[in-house]
Amino acid sequence: MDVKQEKLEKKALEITKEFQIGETAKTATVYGSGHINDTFLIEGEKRYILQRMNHNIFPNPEEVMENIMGVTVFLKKKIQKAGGDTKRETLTVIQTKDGKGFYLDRDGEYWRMYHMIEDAISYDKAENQQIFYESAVAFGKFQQMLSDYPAETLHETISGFHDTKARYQVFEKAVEEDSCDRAKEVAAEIAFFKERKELSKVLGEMQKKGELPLRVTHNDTKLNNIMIDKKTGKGICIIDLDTVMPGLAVNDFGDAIRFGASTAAEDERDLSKVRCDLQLFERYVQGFLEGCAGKLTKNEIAMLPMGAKVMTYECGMRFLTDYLQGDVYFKIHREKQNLDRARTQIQLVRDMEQKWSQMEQIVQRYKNSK
Ligand code: ADP
Ligand code: GN1
Ligand code: MG
Repeated sequence: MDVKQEKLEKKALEITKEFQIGETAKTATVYGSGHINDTFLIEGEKRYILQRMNHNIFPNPEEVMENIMGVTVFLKKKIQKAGGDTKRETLTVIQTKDGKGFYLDRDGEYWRMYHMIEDAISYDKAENQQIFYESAVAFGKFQQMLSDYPAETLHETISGFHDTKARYQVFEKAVEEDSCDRAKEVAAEIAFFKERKELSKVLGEMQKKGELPLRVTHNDTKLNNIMIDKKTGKGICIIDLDTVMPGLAVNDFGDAIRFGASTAAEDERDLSKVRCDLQLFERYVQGFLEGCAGKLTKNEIAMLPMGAKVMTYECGMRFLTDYLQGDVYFKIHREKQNLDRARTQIQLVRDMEQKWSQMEQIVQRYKNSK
């Protein structure tokens, strides 16, 4: 095994001693396919998730944990009222031995621990339409459950997270600086984002004009950020709460489409395999509107396709920016992985451009569903 990984797993196991789990954990294994944090499956009598938080990306991990504790405690109360299972339907933060939600180690690394959501799967790909539909219902419901959360108490964990216009400026600067001498090789990809600069402004401007409301949103609605119950097939628990902040409903919808309605993996190299599947798109529209229970405004519903296009454009631009900057943000497991990711997003935007009127028609068909 990789020596670095072995060392990290050993450290992770040591760190579990700092948390109130009421037992001595036996093993720690690198786990999951997230791009941001280091995640470990911890096994003892029970199973847990331990994470080393990425504090380069989240400059203030204490604030991230304050948000997560606030949101999960709030959700637990609602789940309890509704007669649900408070241990499975939202994350449970395990406290450290001195009663905190995170552990700061001697090397300045931040760690947190959750109970494992058992008998549930996080999918990297929508294996069938039903899974995707159920994930949409659950993400819509998540947003609704947080609709009366005191938004002003939430910290902005990453500033301007879905400020696409600001993301465009960072991208432009990365192209100009070209710190790794990679711009020449990706001239076509750079041109793609520049030609569509207008896309970076659409949603921000509508929000400024009051045409799209700010809500408490998840902001990272990838299919693998939801646990699907193995028995019922329902979306049981929304995870990865690091970016729960005020945001736009259409972005939550759009980010989910970007990832889950694609016919290929996010880093697929054969672009002929990459398309936006309209059947999956339709199922997500249906599920999301159902989950939001009639609470989305007319404008929000009309802008769902735009949310999908803008989130795909933004994410592609972020991958390309990271490639230009030397792969400093998203984890990579091979060379050029961020470039491959950028290319799939470009392909998806192109495909959405082709299918634009069909995407709008689908949304129109479901707009009156509750
Ligand atoms: P990242 O921010 O790096 O994406 P996540 O919080 O999404 O990290 O965790 C990575 C993966 O670990 C998830 O996709 C999921 O498979 C798994 N995971 C995280 N938390 C839990 C949990 N409480 N129970 C079960 N699996 C979990
Ligand atoms: C990251 O954490 P993860 O892997 O679920 C990223 C998202 C991107 C996504 C692309 C905090 O999500 O914004 O859309 O990768 N999260 C953060 O796959 O930047
Ligand atoms: Mg994740």
